[in-house]
Amino acid sequence: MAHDLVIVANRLPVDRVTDRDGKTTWRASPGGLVSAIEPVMRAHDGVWVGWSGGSEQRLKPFKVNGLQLVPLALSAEEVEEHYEGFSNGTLWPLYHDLVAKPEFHREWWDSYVKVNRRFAEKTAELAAKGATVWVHDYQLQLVPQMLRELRPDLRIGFYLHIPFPPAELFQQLPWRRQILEGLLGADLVGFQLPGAAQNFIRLVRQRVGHKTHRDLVYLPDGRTVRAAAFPISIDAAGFEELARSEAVTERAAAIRDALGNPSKIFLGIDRLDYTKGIYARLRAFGELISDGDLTVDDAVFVQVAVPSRERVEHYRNLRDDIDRLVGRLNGDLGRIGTPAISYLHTSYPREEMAALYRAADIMVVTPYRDGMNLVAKEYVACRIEEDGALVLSEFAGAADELRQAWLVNPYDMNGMKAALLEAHQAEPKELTRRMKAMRKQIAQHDVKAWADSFMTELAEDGQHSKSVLPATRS
Ligand code: GDG
Repeated sequence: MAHDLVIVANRLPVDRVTDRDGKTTWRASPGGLVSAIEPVMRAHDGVWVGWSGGSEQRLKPFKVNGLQLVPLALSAEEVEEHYEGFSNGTLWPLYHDLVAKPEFHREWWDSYVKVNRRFAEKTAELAAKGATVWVHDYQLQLVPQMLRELRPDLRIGFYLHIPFPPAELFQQLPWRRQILEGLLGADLVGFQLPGAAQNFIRLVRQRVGHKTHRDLVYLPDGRTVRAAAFPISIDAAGFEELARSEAVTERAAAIRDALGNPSKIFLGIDRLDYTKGIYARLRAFGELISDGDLTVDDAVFVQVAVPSRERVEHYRNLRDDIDRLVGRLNGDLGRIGTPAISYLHTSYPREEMAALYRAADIMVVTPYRDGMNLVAKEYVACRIEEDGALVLSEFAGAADELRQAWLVNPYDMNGMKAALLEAHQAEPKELTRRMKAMRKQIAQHDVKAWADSFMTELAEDGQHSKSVLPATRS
């Protein structure tokens, strides 16, 4: 069946689970992308193409919670080279300010091209004539161009969820030109922040040699490509409703109880990723206690680290480092029944996340670089009493909107300690003033507004190029 909307993303928004009788079913999985796209899919009755997470070759399209999903298979070698290799060992660190050293391997690149082609071919099969296709994220940057070659009738949008680096870093990539040309297959290329769109336009001008003006690229065949910022957001009303529910309210109180009712609870929730700055924030907190600025009765730090990319070496090392640090801090600073840090290496259902957000007095989000960071926005949405403090890295995209947070530079240990302490000691009036302003921002700019603005611009661009220019390559 042909579809008018095709969402293309590396992963399907589900995980495969095998029950006790050996029967396999699919379960909706957590993650930034899923939280954002699901409402769009439902509204447009779209189909989602993505990797199933396994290597099984013959999976049929299926439905989960009413979402139509088309699984693509990756071989074990492709998982290693396309996903763990080029996507997460090359692009992820390169696009996050070289927080870790990217590795460049030609066989990883070959696999990246091959997998991108498979996604493009499957999408070309599924899309109806003139359909809209929305391609997501760094794993699939070649799909727009490959798809346009197969199906010039489609409207193609691309959205990058992670930062797009400045030219000085991007140009290290041996395949920089191919990536830029891949993205230029789209009609609209969306980024989290205006600076990322500007980085892209500048690189296209310098490296590919196309004419550009403001947010437009003029291609030799007469087509124009727009690059613009669409800061992603959350289902703010949905989170608020969840936070208000009786079950979540009770659970939040039970969490405080279980922690021994300390006067203040600090909270971090992140995928266990080296970009998120988990190690540095725990160190800062530990130092506040060892310096005597805080005591374990004043404060406990709850850190949820969601398992992620566990087969990639950097991630395994990070886990070991954090395990050691938490062990050392609790050994040095804790008392029987009163650890300094309550560390959980696991993932939770949405209700538990909301309860944690409600239970926490100070949310600590300190990435070295982050496209947006939805956790910061979710915390704000759940603070229905208009209290609670957000300590937020200025290098998270969310810092552009959440100006009333305690903004910190995560590389500055003393600055981070000072901000944690200030947030801990802030007067209720000050907390409310800041939280009110942030809640207003999130309520007015939710995920629906984000998706609508991207889709509207994608459709309008079409009218624009059609009215101004004759159709090309039909
Ligand atoms: C990438 C970019 C950008 C996490 N643990 C659980 C869980 N989550 C949900 C959170 C939140 C999402 O996952 C995480 O999103 P973030 O934005 O914080 O970070 P990334 O995963 O790195 O996302 C990021 C995002 O894409 C969207 O464009 O903001 O910059 O790096 O929604 O709630 N959800 C549940 N259980 C968990 O244990 N249910």
